[in-house]
Amino acid sequence: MLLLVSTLLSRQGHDVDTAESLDELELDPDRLNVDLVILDYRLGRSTGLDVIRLLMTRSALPQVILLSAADRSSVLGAVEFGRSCGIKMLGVLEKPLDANALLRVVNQLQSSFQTISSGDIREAMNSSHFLLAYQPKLCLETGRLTGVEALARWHDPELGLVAPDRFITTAEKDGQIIPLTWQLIELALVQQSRWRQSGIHLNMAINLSPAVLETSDFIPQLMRRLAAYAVSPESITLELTETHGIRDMDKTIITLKHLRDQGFTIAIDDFGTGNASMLQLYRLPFNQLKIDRAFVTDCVGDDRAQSIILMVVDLASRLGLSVIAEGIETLEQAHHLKQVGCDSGQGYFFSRPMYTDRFEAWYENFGKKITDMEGVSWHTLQQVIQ
Ligand code: G
Ligand code: G
Ligand code: MN
Repeated sequence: MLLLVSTLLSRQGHDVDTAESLDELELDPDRLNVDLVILDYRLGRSTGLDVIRLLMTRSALPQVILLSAADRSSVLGAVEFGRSCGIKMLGVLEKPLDANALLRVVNQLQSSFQTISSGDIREAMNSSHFLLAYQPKLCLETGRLTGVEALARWHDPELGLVAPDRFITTAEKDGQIIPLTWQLIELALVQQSRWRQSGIHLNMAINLSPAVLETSDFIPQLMRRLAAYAVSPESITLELTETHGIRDMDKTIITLKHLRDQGFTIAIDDFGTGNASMLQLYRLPFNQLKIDRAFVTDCVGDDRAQSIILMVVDLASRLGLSVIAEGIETLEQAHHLKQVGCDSGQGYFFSRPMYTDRFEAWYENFGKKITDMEGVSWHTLQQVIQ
């Protein structure tokens, strides 16, 4: 097995080191300073679990793939154990080994290490490799579907799926965030007008970096595009991300006021984190506040996260803002947030972000039902979702 895997990966150009036993690694643990460990679960006297224990003593944790012919439950136990120690367990490959499956995992991993260059982004824009995924937002009181957030996705033929946290920062630094955002706004408006033609009326939330708002002709350009697709400002939410990055506060205030007067909903994204603070909330004319996922994740059972949510909801209501919570993953969280007065919610509990086709299927099966149901109960809602 050792020979097979190392030959396979060396031929692909990877640097491969091999060890035949735990003892070998214990003698020289620096050999564990690698990106990826491919670990046979059965190792003579020891098991993969012992190697995971050794890994935990290291400051930099490599990612791990387990190879196994052993009984499934102990191998899955090792995966769980590794995860609970914070090790990224990429999964289990069964023996006999499927070489293609191994290469697929390794190549994906490799592309996730590659940094994204400005040239890559430019090329992806020219080749229309950017797409939008749509994540539903629901009214927590009635369970009604109120809108979607459009989230950027990049599908590259070589790199695979590139997540926004890998390209938004680069695009913000090199200025390409501006043409990229226009491309995404265009996609969102096309989609919204198509949906409207088939009777689906949804508010569309678009993410905006501060730099985009600061371009001189942002408002006329936006209004021109809305007119072209016959979309009204009332059906658009602008989520302002990374508000700490605002360079010209006075100009941004004026722009946001104009937009709000036109009828757009203006939301402060990720509220409560270092990126979005009280000062920005105080100075900028928002009408919606989006509570960061970090507080939502802990809101059941953690008194401190609960206190923060209570305070944020109270603050929002005093300032006349609506509140939306992101990252809701469980019924308990949804229920808790509803109870403390949070208006709407978004998260895996309702649905992951979906591309158009899947969204439309979801809408037929679920979104439409709850939209048709006045004052749906949480019990019904859970039954419809699961
Ligand atoms: O799924 P998710 O990984 O989509 O998004 C990660 C982060 O990337 C989110 O915080 C979101 O605000 C940001 N993001 C997603 N799409 C866009 C976009 O079109 N523009 C900007 N500026 N940020 C985006
Ligand atoms: O822009 P904003 O930070 O609102 O983007 C939402 C981000 O959160 C996206 O990356 C989206 O994929 C992600 N997300 C949405 N719902 C959930 C959820 O329930 N749990 C987790 N962990 N992430 C979520
Ligand atoms: Mn957002």
